[in-house]
Amino acid sequence: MPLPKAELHLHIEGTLEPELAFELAARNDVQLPYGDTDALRKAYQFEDLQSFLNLYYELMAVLRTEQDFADLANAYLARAAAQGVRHAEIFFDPQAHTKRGVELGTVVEGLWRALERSQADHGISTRLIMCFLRDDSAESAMETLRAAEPYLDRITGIGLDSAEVGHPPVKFREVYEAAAALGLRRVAHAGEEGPPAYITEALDVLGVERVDHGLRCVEDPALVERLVRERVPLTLCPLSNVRLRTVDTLADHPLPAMLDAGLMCTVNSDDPAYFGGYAGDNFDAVRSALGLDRERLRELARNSFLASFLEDDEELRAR
Ligand code: ES4
Ligand code: ZN
Repeated sequence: MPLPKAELHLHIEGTLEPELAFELAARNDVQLPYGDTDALRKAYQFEDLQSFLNLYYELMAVLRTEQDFADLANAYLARAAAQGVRHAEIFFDPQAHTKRGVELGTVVEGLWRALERSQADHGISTRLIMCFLRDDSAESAMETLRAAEPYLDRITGIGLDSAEVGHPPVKFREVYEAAAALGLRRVAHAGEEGPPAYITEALDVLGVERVDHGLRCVEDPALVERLVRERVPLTLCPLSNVRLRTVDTLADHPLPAMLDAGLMCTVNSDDPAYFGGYAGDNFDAVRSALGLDRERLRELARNSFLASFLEDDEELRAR
């Protein structure tokens, strides 16, 4: 039995496996510039975050209808359940869809079709987190937030993702203030490729409750001390870091040192269809590459529930 865990850093668009991509392409009459699933899989060689994002956005062309988004989410939930995931806080990128003519309502209603049945069908409780593309404008993010108002009963929080360097958190100050006023929870990617100062800014300017990745905090001892003191959860994604060359090899990943420093780390899958594994695969990989013992793995699993947006009673039921 895999360890029960919560997944807190998961882009639903990043769960699009090649087989489903081709199935949806055929269903929607979309041409993909790859002959077959093997040819597509061969394109999964990334130099950095941007080289991955290029493919990630390109493949989204196959997602067009509510049923496509429901199928995508159901496929993820089934895989996650098999790996011990009991709760999933799922990111989605509305602007990546609205900019190609797919309405926000199509995305949210489609995902919801799967999510509202998730507890019964897969034994997984869920939350939805709407992410803004940080390489798009703050105005576009604000328009997206306004467009999401009819769906806020289904959306727990907001996040910030896509190309990090050159797009500091402060760019989205007003959007995060408006989201807070609407009662939305706040997270943001920071310190994946961007500098430690972006982590500080995400905390101080955006008021985030968790930092997605946050890996580069290790370069700033004063920041590490603060994150420990304030018990700020970090949603680390070890296999993602290897595939996007944020770390050289998994054996070089700072996770053990981060846990030893007292940081509240969690292990997550990010874009599992692209990076070689789901949540359980990430746990297995850090266990074997970094020699984490049973107690450390239990700590990571416990942290995942503590850092989740579940209420206390729901949290106890999930773990
Ligand atoms: C992402 Cl790994 C990563 N980083 C930033 N933005 C993203 N969107 C999807 N995956
Ligand atoms: Zn991510």
